[in-house]
Parts: sequence; C-alpha cells; structure tokens
Amino acid sequence: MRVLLVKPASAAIDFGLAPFFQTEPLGLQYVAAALRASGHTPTVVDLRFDRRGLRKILESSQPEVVGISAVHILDADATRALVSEVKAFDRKIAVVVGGHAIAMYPAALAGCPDVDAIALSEGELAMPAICEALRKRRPLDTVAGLLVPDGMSGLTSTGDVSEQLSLEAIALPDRNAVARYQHNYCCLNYMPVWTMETARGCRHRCKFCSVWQFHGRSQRYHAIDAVRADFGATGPNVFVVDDTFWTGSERSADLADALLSTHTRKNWLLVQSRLDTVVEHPELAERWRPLARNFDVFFGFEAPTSRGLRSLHKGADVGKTVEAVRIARKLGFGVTGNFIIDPDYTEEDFQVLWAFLREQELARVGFTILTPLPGTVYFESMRDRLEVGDWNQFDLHHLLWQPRLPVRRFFELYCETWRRSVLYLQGQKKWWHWMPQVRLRDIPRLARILARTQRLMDPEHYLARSAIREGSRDGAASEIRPRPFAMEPPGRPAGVPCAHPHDE
Ligand code: B12
Repeated sequence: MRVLLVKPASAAIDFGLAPFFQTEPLGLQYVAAALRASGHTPTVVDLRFDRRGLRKILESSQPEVVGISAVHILDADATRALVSEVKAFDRKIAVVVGGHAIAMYPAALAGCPDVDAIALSEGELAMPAICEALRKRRPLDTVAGLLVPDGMSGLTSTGDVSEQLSLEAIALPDRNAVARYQHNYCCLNYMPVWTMETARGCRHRCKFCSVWQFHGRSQRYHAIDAVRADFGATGPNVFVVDDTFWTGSERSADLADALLSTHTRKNWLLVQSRLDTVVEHPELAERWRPLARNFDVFFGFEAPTSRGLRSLHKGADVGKTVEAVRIARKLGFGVTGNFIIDPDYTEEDFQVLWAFLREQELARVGFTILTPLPGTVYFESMRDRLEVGDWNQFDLHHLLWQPRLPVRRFFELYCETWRRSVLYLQGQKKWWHWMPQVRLRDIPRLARILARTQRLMDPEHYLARSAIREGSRDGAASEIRPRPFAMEPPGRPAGVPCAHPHDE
C-alpha cells in the first residue's frame, strides 16, 4: 500500500518548549520502517516545515492510506482538520489516527465522523496490520487494538492486541524519511538536531505524566546492536527521547560500553533522567560522559520542597535533587530541567522556588503549569474542576482552572520565575553571548528563536490568551469552548493500569 504518514502543524507554538525546541517525528520514522519491512511504501511529511500544503502532497503521493500522528494533545484540532481535508480530497483514502495522546484519550476526536480508525497501540504493530487488512479488503474491525466507526456516529473497540510489541525485534527508524526536513530540527543553538530512542516506557508514577500510564509502568529496551547502529546513523547533535535514561543500570552500562567501542562521538547529547537515578548510579553517568563533547541532562525537578515532590508522587525528596545536581556538575554534565508551578501556589511558594533556584544556581530551567493530561488518572480526578476544554490550552502554559492567587498576579509571578531562566535576554546571558554558539549562517534563525522565547516572560502575552479570567470561577467573563471531555472516552489502550492507591 502507498501510505502517507503525517506530522501535523499544531497551532500551539507560543509557549513552552515549542518556540525553541523542534524535533523530528521519530514515531513516524519507526512506523515507516515497520511498514517498509512489511512490503508497503511509506512517505513521511512534516507539515510544520513543508510549504507545499496537504493538497499538493496528496496529489503527488497518491496515497491509499493516510496515517496522522497525534503525539501531543495539542495536535488534536490540527488532526481533526487534516482528516477532513484528506476525505475532501478523496473519500476512498483510508484515514488512521495514532500517537501517544490520541491513544490515551481518543475522545478528543469525538464527533470526527471521517476517521476510519484510531490506533490505540504502538504504530509498529497497528499500521502494518491495518495496511494488510486494507490490502486484502478485510474490514478494519478485524484488526485488534483499534477504535472504528460503529455506523451510528460513535466509535467501537476492536479488542485488545494480544501481544506487547518487542522493541528487540523492530526495524531501525527510517532516517531517510525525514532527511529533507532535518535542517529545521533544533534545540536552541544546537541545529540541526537528531532524536533517537534506546528504551520506551517508565516504571514510576508521577501524577502529571501520561507516559507510565500508557505503557502500564513497563520499560522495554531496544537491542544493543540496533542502538549502536542508530547512534552511528544520527548526526552530531542528538536528543535521546527515553523518559528515564540510566534506569536499568546493568543494561545501560552494557550499552555505554557498546557505544564507546565504536568511534562515534557526538558534539552534543541530551538525555532525560531522574535525580534519584543519578544519585544511585553516578558511576553509570560517568561511564556515559565521554560519548559527547557537550552532555546535558534534563531533570524533572518539579518542586523545590519534599512536600511538593510528594504531592506530585515523585518518589524522591529534595535532598536527592541537591545531591544529583552536585554529582552531575562534578562529572561535567550540563544541568537542565523543569519545575512545575501549581495553580495553588501562594506568593510564598514562589519565593521558596526562587530561593532554591538561587541556592542551587539553577538557570537552565523551564517552568510549566500543573496540567492534568487527558487519559491520566489525574485528569479523571480533575475533570469536574477543569474550566477549559480547548486542547490548544493544554500546553502546560495555560491555566485550566482558577488559581489561588488572582489571575494577573499569578502570571506576573510566573513570568518573574521565567526571568530566572537563562533564556531571559535581559538577565545574565545577553543575546550576544548566544551568537558565537552557532554558525554564522544560523545567527538570524537563533535570533528569531530567542525573540520568540521572550514572550515566555511577558504576563500580558499569557493574559491575552488565557481562557481563565479574573473571577470566572464566579461565572463571570470567560470564552470557554464546550468541554469535549464531558463524555467518557470510548476506549483505553491495553495495559493502562487502574488508579494507583496514592493517586486518590
Ligand atoms: C520528543 C518529545 C517532544 C519533542 C517533540 C516531538 C515531536 N516531534 O513532536 C519536543 C521536545 C519538542 C516536545 C515538546 C513538548 N512536549 Co513532548 N514529548 C516528547 C517525548 C519525550 C518523546 C516522543 C517520542 O519521540 N517518542 C518516541 C517515539 C518512537 O514514540 P511516539 O512518538 O510516541 O510514536 C509512537 C506512538 O505514539 C505511535 N504513533 C505515533 N504517531 C502515529 C501515527 C499513526 C497513524 C499510528 C498508527 C501510530 C502512531 O507509534 C509510534 C511508534 O511506536 C514524549 C514522551 C513519550 N515517551 O512519549 C513527550 C510528550 C509526548 N510530550 C509532552 C508534552 C506535554 C510536551 C510539551 C507541551 C512540553 C512543554 N514543556 O512545552 C511540548 C509541546 C510541543 C508542541 N507545542 O507541540 C507529553 C504529551 C502529553 C499529552 N498527552 O499531550 C509527553 C507524553 C511527555 C509526558 N511525560 O507527559 N516533546
């Protein structure tokens, strides 16, 4: 089958990582490789960077199947529009939607009659099975792990998939599939950037995160030989997307040795790890360190107090934070990460956070607003409190319910917090300090990126886009769209556990 795999261009690009961090659609590269291995002909398009427009792309690629990737819930509206556009072009094209966020919460596509299937399992399993069924003219309700139209404007489940995908067995991501967009992928001054994966899933149970819930608290690993080959196939700047790097210590040590035995060294590596993992296995971090000239670790700092960490089910105290930062710096890692600001924050909570940032000299940090991600236990528990139903506001930078402080004051303090970040050009690192970090020809692009990020520090920018207004709790001013999540989701991915006792 000719399959067009589409990464949508979400409209939510103002806040958070979006202004300065854009990476390749790695999931679609894996799906493309799996399709190719099954004899199909996939093409990947990244609509964030493709000027042709979908119609032209459809005309030239003539797909029989279109697969749209909704990895972030922010992709929901763009996905809906794409489904309609494909069907308007040719109703015979089968349209499948998949990806982490939509599999976690398929109800986000409720009332989208044109979608032929929503895949609840990973794409390497789902897409080849769907294409095989279509090729043999079998109905899609014979393929497990999907939601398909029930003929009465609803969706029905085709049953759970019987096996869990073994990462040991899958093909390497198809790196050629997005080669024409590669120069667009960047993280601040690192451009171009590649992403790769060595493991999938997470065994922890942080309240705000949807990953462990999708993978049923499991973690699976790619074969060491496959990672070694992929490490060689990526360029000099690499973001490893694993959620908890260095967990599975023995296997991680073996992997480090396998990579060190090659001649490949990177200019920049970025991994995401846990503070307690680094405290427990400094020797492991040390083993990995020679693999890149610049090696950054992104930590989920989340809160500056043990009480705050407990409320987020982080499973570690703030002593671990301090110790991990010390160890990572001593070993020559760049320490980066994120804190979560609870809408319940008081003035004093902000002061405590600022003091912690000062004491620990943390400036390469970001700040997100506590957001219940759809499909999580936390989302279900907050459903009645949420006042905003616009998925574009689930970018972790919008308020979704009234904060404890007045709305304006909350955003003023939030921006004051962001001004402690290295991204604030009126802070310690000025714009001219950034420029020598890129090639001459990339300076205009970096300047644009840095200019965009300054909005993260401007309360007026947030206030203008906030659906939560002063006093809207009392039923006053608000422009809230109807809540799309007032209904039950029609299905959940296999393996999603029930509420953990501590999640109540
Ligand atoms: C890399 C990454 C990014 C990249 C962008 C990736 C991209 N190209 O879109 C960057 C760093 C820029 C980023 C930004 C953000 N991210 Co992000 N990101 C990730 C991360 C760490 C890994 C994704 C990945 O590459 N996984 C590896 C590949 C192989 O898996 P995959 O992409 O999920 O694809 C598989 C399946 O989903 C499926 N699939 C995918 N597409 C399709 C299509 C079809 C048709 C089918 C059948 C199947 C299918 O099959 C694939 C292969 O198995 C995930 C965490 C995670 N583990 O999912 C968070 C995650 C997706 N991000 C998240 C968030 C919240 C954000 C931000 C809001 C954070 C912020 N502070 O701003 C921003 C939003 C950016 C924006 N405005 O769009 C949340 C999303 C939650 C949600 N439900 O919406 C996640 C789950 C993290 C978390 N812990 O909760 N992110």
